[in-house]
Amino acid sequence: MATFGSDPGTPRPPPPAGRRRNTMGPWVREADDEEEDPEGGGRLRRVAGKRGVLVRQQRSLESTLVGELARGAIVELATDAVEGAARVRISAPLEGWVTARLLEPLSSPEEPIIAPLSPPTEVDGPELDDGRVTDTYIKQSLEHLKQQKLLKRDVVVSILTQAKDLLEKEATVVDLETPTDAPHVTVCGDVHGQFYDLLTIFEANGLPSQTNPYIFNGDFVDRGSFSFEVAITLLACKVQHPNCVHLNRGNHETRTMARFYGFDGEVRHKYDDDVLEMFHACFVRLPLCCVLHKRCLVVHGGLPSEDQSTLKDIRKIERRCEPPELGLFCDVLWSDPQPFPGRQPSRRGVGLSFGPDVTKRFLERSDLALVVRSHEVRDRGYEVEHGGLLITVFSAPNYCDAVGNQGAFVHLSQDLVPRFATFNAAPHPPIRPMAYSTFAALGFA
Ligand SMILES: [Mn+2]
Repeated sequence: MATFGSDPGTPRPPPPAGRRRNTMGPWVREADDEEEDPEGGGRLRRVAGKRGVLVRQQRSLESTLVGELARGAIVELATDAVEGAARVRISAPLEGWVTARLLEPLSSPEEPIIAPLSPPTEVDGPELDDGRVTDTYIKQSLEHLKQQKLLKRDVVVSILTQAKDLLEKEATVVDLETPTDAPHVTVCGDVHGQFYDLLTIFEANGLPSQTNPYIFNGDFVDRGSFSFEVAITLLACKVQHPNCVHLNRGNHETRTMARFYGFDGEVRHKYDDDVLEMFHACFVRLPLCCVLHKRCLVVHGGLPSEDQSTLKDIRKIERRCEPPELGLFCDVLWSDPQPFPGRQPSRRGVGLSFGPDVTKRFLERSDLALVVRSHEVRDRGYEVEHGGLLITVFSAPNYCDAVGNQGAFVHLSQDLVPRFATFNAAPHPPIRPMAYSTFAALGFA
């Protein structure tokens, strides 16, 4: 597989003794501290906290990696005994670590993985009103997308162009008050391409409007195979109600993650590279956080890796780029809370995990009262953590069609007392998660 830089010229060693399907233990080795990627991919580095790589095999030598990987891994993966073995080098930054196993193929080749699409010339759909996103357009587009129909390309381009211009003007940290005629702000966590669950949120909680403001707290795309539908809908809502729809960047609204976890492939499948570039132009301009009522920080991942970093420092992040591997920008997109005090390296291999004491000190130093974050699945879709100083909210029920969790969203009003609503997964068309990914997935950390 070209993405992995597999080398067909390398002699294939026979599969090691005992390595047979479904009987695999971990069989990943790491780079020896550092070595040069012979394919020109730069230095491969060791990373702390590694746990392995989940791999599975397809019918050919196009073996497929799934799950959570971290940068610098070198993975040797065998295909079945008939096909021999293939060596695959991972030289791209990915996310976290899991144990390595070789699994049976998910689907037979006869089973369609990706639904056929109408050719673009047949694409019909709702029109904007002289370029404006209206209630009528939003309602028609939701119905249209629900039926697995694509939107007209010029409509998509218009929405993305307008969204980019709006997001360009936003601050890195957006300060918000609940509008006077709105009872609360709704905060949603990760949607991860689960468009049919986004529809559940809108049915239960209403469409965004002046009296029904929303914050979507990152990770709109990837994993779920309706990421285009989610992203274009949220950006259209932003264009319609720029002051009442707020979109924070997640760690998946980045080029590297979207390339590996499905969004890039999906947009290329449904449209083309130019449309994909326009999405990335929007993503790179997304704010990193909102501060609600001057007291509540809404951020995708978590808190800084150093105590001296406060909200003031987050405001100064130059965000219009891909996040680096280390530092404040990376921390806010990637970090996770832990139940015990202190900080330690994240099990993801990126960002950190931080304890209740860290949250308390950060809130005091930043003159804040509450952190609302997303980024991690929770059984009921939400969890109140760190003695009530931090909330996790996650809005992708039955995450990846596999986890069995509920989704949740939370209402926050002036008193900042969280009021949660939970919901179950909606049925969706038979396109499995990560159907468009280079890694055609079946598992995850
Ligand atoms: Mn995330």
